[in-house]
Amino acid sequence: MKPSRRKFLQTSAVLSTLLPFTSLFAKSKTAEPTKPVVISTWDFGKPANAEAWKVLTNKGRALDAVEMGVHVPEADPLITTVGYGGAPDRDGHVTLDACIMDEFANCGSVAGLEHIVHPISVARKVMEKTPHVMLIGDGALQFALANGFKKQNLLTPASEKAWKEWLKTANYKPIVNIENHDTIGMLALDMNQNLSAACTTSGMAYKMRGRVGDSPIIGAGVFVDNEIGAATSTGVGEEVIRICGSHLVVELMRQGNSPQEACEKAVGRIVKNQPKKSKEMQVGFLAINKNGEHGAFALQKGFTFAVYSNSINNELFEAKSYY
Ligand code: SD4
Repeated sequence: MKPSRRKFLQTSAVLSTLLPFTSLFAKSKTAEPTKPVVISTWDFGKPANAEAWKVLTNKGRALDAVEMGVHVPEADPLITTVGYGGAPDRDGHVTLDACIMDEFANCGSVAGLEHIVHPISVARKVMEKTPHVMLIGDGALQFALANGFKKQNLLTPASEKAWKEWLKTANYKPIVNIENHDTIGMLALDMNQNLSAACTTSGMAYKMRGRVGDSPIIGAGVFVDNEIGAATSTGVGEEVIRICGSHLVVELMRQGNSPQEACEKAVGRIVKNQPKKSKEMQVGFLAINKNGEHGAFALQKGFTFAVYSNSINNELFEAKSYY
């Protein structure tokens, strides 16, 4: 019997939707996946990776690995861009942003959270215990306290001193590559070949009260699609939000770009939006695909990242840059 024209059209439509996945699968079949692997932003990515690696090599979930990994800089008072010891806003409040996403597209986020050392774990609780994705400010704090998190002062004497110094001029000018740490974004692929991502920060130093950056925004600060890959960002969050940065990187990988090409194209998009401003600010992207291949690219030199896998022993690299 001759197949009807309608049936033919239906079959072609199905085939054409399947095609990109089929070709991706064909590609991935040739390469043996690197797993587990964990990759994270900046110099402080190294100690964070080491913690995540323990979870991954114990056959733990990528989700647990990224949460445990970013706890390290969150708790370190000497790191002035994440968690405890983070630089305050211009009114002297330390307000934290964080988000987390797993292989099932579950995600949770907090923004403008005060007094809690581990915002990433509050974000995970938002993901697991609420019908929502994002809680902010007082509501996020109330939720954290109700879930057993302890309230504490996050403004260290050193950060307070630096803020008071800043108040003398009160000139808001984000510093590129501040002491080689900034936001921590972490991506992991576990032994079961599942991906997760986490991102946590105190945001831009001396930001306006209430300012939210890219880091707690799913699709900007992190994005995970377990069929394709995961991405995270660091730097001037406003520019990342404008291009839905991490989502863009993952979608570029879906279109067949390598993680490296995807990061480069996303940075190129920022340059296209802001040809002048982009010369004086930093934005960096990290990406990993389902095979454990990674990529990194930034606007400016100096964006470092750490990689831990079976073949790379938690080494630091400097990303290539547009300028
Ligand atoms: C933000 N991307 O809040 C974050 C933090 C950061 O330099 O990277 N600060 O925009």
